[in-house]
Amino acid sequence: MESISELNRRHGIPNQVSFCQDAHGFIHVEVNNPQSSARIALQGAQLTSWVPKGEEAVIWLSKQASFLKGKSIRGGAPVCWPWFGPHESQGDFPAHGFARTALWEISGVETQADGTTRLVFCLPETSVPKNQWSHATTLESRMTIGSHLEVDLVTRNLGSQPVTIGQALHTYFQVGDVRTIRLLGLEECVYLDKVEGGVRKVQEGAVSFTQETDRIYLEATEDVLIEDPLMRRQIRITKKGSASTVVWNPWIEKSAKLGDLGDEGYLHMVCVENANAAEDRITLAPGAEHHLWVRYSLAPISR
Ligand code: TA6
Repeated sequence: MESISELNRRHGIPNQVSFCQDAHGFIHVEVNNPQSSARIALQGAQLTSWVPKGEEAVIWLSKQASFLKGKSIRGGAPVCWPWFGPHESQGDFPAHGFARTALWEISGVETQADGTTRLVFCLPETSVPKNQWSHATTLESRMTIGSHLEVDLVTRNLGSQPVTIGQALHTYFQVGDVRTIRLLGLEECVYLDKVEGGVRKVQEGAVSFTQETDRIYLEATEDVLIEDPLMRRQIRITKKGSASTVVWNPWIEKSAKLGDLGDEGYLHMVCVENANAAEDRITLAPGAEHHLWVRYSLAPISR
């Protein structure tokens, strides 16, 4: 792994992009441009903070998040790949795949003409556990950081056989109080209710939160709006290349069991994840590539 000084020499941009190492040995990329600031851990290429100028943080990170090498970080925008949820046959393989706890590399940093900062991360072959994944695939995360945030997760199949993947950008959004927000854009979608064993249901009206909520919405291609009256804002989630949207809040008991959301942490977060999960998994032909693309943007709302 390159040293901090080497990373800053090769990829740093004065007063805009720098690399630092925390007390746990984690390397973070810090971005500060005229439109926003952000922080990304090299482990998992995991966005852990995004704060547009003049706004409250949009991405939630648990105050009890543990930064332990090879362990998932609670919050931010974890990359779930090359499967979503538990592995279909190997119970000892990590939930949500190995990409989010693997060490990525940064392969590109640039200031764009519109003042945004573009970062490209890649998952090196040396970080892929061969006993879990023997396919010849590559994975890149291309981020555009500004007053909006874009992430493009690009999977390529370099092998001679088709490869099927599940994936998600498992993003935790900061909200004033999950009990007062509504999600718009999922009306009439069929979803698998994982709290009730995966039973299929149909979404009636907006999504609101009164208990543990863990749903995979299928054929959900419209924008999702997180309407937050307390923070007086709407977070718009636009996506391409993903037909499933996962909505999750652990609520009280699950949150206590997980142990790293902090006291009442669940009240201030909601996961809206753009995914290819369940029946929406993607099969890539030899030589094909797939883009899971999302854009997060903000709009004010009156009370
Ligand atoms: O995306 C929702 C979910 O699959 C939930 O079922 C819950 O397991 C959550 O992800 C968190 O998973 P993690 O492995 O990060 O604790």
